[in-house]
Amino acid sequence: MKTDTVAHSMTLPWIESPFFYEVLTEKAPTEALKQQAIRYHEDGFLILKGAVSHDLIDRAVAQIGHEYPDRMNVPPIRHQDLWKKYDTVREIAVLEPVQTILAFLYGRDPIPFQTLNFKYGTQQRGHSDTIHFSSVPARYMCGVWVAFEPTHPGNGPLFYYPKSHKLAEYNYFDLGIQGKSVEEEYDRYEDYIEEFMAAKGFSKQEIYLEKGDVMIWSSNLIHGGMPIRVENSTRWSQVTHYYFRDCLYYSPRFSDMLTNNLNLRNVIHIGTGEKVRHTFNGRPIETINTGEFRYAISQNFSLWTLMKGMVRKMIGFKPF
Ligand SMILES: O=C(O)CCC(=O)C(=O)O
Ligand SMILES: [Fe+2]
Repeated sequence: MKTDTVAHSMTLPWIESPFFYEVLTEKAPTEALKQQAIRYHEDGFLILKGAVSHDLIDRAVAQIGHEYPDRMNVPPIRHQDLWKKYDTVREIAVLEPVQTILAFLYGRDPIPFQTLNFKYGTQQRGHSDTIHFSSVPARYMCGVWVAFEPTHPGNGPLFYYPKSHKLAEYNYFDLGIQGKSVEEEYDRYEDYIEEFMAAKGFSKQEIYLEKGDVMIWSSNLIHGGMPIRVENSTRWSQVTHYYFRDCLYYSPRFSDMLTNNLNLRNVIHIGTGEKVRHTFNGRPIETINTGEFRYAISQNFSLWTLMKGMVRKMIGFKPF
């Protein structure tokens, strides 16, 4: 196999590469895996039917149940990183069949780094996860969503726009969003996504899953949660967000894209507890704290930037 080609050196997951079909032929997977890879490449997501045992799910719900209110629309809607507290949540975050397929799709070691658990649907508007979690190189991120019970039109099922993952990744800088608060900025981002999907003719699809089914979506697939149409009907579920090895990990919504001052994320590998280093092509990346929780990654930083960052750190400057 010739590996010194553009197809092999592009800093893009091969599953999202313009050379996808060529690389797929080289990889020669089983027919079932091949079909899953094609679906993921073309539509931006795939489903693993019945990948999580009902016994594990029942134990998870029994462990976390008391963390939630009895009625919908009463906070907290979501709990982040319950894996730190409950072994069942951790177990679901690091499922072996999920890790295996992700390692194949991305050609890199998957890193589960965040869990969110829900009792009721999120009713979240459409968004790309890249606004929260991006990477350099881009697109080395995905969502892994597990149905703890069947989803149906009444309990706020997931929705998505097939093929929207093929669009560019848009951040606030691209969209000209500069609001008075992080909330206002995010509202405007959601407005924009809705307008954009309508203008480009993407069609919104609801998806109904069975207990134990897993949906994996690629970083840039536009998705969200439908309104809950049947009052107080539960939608127990867990999403685990994954990164992949050898990247810089950052949040575009808190970064300054103009100056490339990135809001780098503190990535902890849920499976091992490892604090994952930001690297690129195997080389550790030197980061300089410029204050405002942002980091310059250029090695040609100025002394002024460095001093400003140090002063802001010393006085505990917190813009958000
Ligand atoms: O569960 C949902 O309704 C959506 C969750 C979501 O968008 C996410 O965790 O990335
Ligand atoms: Fe999301």
